[in-house]
Amino acid sequence: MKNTALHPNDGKLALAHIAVGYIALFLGAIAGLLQAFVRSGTLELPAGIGYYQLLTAHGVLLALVFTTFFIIGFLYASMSRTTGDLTPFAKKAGWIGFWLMTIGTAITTVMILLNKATVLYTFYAPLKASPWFYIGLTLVVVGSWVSGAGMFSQYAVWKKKNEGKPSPLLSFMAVATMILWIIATLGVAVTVLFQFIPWSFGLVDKINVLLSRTLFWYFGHPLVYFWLLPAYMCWYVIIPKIIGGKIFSDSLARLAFVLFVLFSIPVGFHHQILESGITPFWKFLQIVLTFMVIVPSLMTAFALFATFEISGREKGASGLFGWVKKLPWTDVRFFAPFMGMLVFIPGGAGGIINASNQMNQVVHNTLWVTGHFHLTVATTVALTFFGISYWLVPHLTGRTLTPRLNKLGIIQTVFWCIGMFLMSGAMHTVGLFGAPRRTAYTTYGDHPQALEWMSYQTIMAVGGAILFVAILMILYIIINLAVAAPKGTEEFPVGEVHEDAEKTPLLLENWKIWIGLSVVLIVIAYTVPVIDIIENAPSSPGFKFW
Ligand code: HAS
Repeated sequence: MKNTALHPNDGKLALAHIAVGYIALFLGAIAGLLQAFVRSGTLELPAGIGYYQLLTAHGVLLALVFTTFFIIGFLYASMSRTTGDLTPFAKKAGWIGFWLMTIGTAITTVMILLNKATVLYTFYAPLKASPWFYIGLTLVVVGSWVSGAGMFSQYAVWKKKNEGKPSPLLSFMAVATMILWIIATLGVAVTVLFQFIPWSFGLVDKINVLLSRTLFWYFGHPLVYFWLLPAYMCWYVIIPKIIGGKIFSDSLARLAFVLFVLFSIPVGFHHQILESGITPFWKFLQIVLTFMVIVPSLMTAFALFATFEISGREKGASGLFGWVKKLPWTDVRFFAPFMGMLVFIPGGAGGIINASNQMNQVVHNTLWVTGHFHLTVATTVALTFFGISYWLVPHLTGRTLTPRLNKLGIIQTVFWCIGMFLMSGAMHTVGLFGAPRRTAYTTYGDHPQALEWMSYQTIMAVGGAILFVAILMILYIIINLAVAAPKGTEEFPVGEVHEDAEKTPLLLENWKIWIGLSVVLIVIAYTVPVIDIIENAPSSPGFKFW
């Protein structure tokens, strides 16, 4: 494993991805700020801009574009750091993937700005966008596949040179994340290529709505783990080094990632619990599998506590919680991801509530769900990605994280947590009072129930405004780290496994078994209901309500 900076060409590839990711973050955040004010009734949009148009831009740019670009940049950097300089093939694939994704993003964004694709990030049929919106999204997915091929080849070259050895943990995790992503995106590729594109071009009149939604959620749930796993890479491998400790167990970390490959895909029906046309048995089966996919997160929580506690005790901590004091609270590289972990405790608990059949009847399609994903993806994942950026960006640009920027990062994290506490807390609460999600400002003719929601929606707007300030702060820090911070060497921290950990069984790296089992589970969970949907679900013409 290299200890020096990445090869400059590898660094450029990672940096290009991260730069596009942060531009998307900025644009998506502007949409977010405006929509929070519209929804609270404090702002009317000028120039014919629609609330749902903003909501689409916000969801696509943040949930799909920021995440995917940042993740692929980070995974490429991790591969180069732990398996050596990228091979010419891996680099070429990385750049082709990058340009396909960038062109796709540009097409999609233009369509949203032209108000030709106001279909939200889930693009549910029968809402019908311009075909170019779907073509843009296809390019993003195809681009990510090409990048994935580059990473797989890099990994294969390393394995060939190091036969019989387990691959570096960070690269193993990058490969597992891309395997999960590719299996998952097959679902969205099928619905976009065979349903949405022909339908939006007018080649067919109608679309099987239930089939399109089922294929979307086949992709939509593993999508959330595609966001989460790079954060877990940081928690398992990077954080131990930053806190001056060791990785608790290499095998446990690998097993957790394998379990995500197995269980994160055949569970999409938990987003469709209230959807008619799927029989209860198949929903029940997928809910059982959903509870299986909670296990690797519980394992992760266990491993993190163990890492923190062992490291604290090795530094002389005593008592039940003495180790907490030994954590480096003033180091933003630790503090930001740690706050992400902390928030994932209520965030994950909310997910378990969502997945419980009876509870889902209460929360489905309410602002509770919006609150859930602002804790999970928009705090746990986003804060961890910021935490990674604080050292990765200067590592790639040959600069250093100064004490001033570190302090600003801590303040940024605190702002983020306060903003999100207000916004997501209000969303969860008002969701329990029945306030629907995906809805513009309305008092429903001054209905008393709807009037009760208004004060919460104002709190959401206050939280949103604080979050926007935090976005400006992170952008200021990132730009500084990229172009203005003092020249120097910033470490790419990679932890070592604790000497007391068990030896890693090579079985964990037998992808044939894990991919094979994953396919078997998918076939069991989806074949019968999908045949039923193809045969019996009615088709619908398209609608454009905006
Ligand atoms: Fe979710 C809806 C169920 C996790 C994102 N989810 C969504 C949507 C998004 C999303 C975006 O079953 C909305 C989609 C839409 O637009 O309609 N979710 C779950 C479950 C989990 C879960 C069971 N979700 C996530 C993650 C996301 C995410 C992660 C993004 C990154 N979700 C649902 C369901 C719905 C749903 C239903 C549909 C609702 C509906 O009706 O529409 C689980 O994976 C959660 C397991 C997590 C844990 C927490 C482990 C805690 C850890 C931290 C440890 C902390 C430490 C620090 C060590 C069990 C690892 C402490 C240290 C100290 C010193 C104290």
